Amino acid sequence: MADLPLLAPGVQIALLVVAATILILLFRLLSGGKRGSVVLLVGPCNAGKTTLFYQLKDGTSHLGTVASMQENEGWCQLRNDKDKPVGSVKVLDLPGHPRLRSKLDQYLRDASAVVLVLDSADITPHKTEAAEDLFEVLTHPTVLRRRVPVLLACNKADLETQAHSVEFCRRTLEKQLDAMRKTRLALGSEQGKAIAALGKTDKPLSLAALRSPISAASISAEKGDVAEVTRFLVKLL
Ligand SMILES: Nc1nc2c(ncn2[C@@H]2O[C@H](COP(=O)(O)OP(=O)(O)OP(=O)(O)O)[C@@H](O)[C@H]2O)c(=O)[nH]1
Ligand SMILES: [Mg+2]
Repeated sequence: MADLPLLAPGVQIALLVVAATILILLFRLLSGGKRGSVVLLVGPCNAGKTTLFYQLKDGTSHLGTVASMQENEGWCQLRNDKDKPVGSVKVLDLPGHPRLRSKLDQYLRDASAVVLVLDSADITPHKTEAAEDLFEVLTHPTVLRRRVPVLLACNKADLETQAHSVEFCRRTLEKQLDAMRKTRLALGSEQGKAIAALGKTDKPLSLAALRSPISAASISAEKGDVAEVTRFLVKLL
């Protein structure tokens, strides 16, 4: 049988390129697949999600927003610290009312990032709702696989005497999430596998030790003081 002719250099290069492309695609698939395409604004009623949405989209607070009955979606142009346009992201503002939040699971499948908006002047009465949102986000399979970044946006910082510090808001949520997973485990919840995503249950829950990077910032959506949110979003580009 005749020897196979050696491959021409051009064909060798083409084969190398094909092999490298397959390897890159495999790596991306195993390490979480493609990134999501939308930034979700979630959080309890009245926290300021819609105010933040319009501030990011139009640079104004659209004073007098009412409780949202449906989602708002739009593209937000982002500028860097030198006020230079650097790109845009699609943002989805979800209503806070529990009955209107049923689609969160579906939206999280395509999330590139999540901004959990909190009313820092009113965090304590709303800590259960806020922790429920955070629980759903941090135990979602897509969020876990892609390590979707989460920002705790502690809003209404302009209410100086009433607004709690970022650290207070973060610790309040951390403790509430810890209590929530204990209760759910004790009740023999079917979410056992999901709860495991929140770390070992023999130690207090630590947000810093979870798969998704979680940061926190103090903002005032109404006054347009949202630079920390913009910085968080610019990192996604
Ligand atoms: N003082 C102050 N008030 C704010 C700020 N952001 C929002 N608000 C007010 O808080 C109220 C609720 O704001 P929304 O943006 O509608 O809140 P939401 O989270 O979208 O509420 P739902 O749609 O019901 O989930 C409005 O009266 C806003 O004017 C802020 O940074 N400071
Ligand atoms: Mg709203």
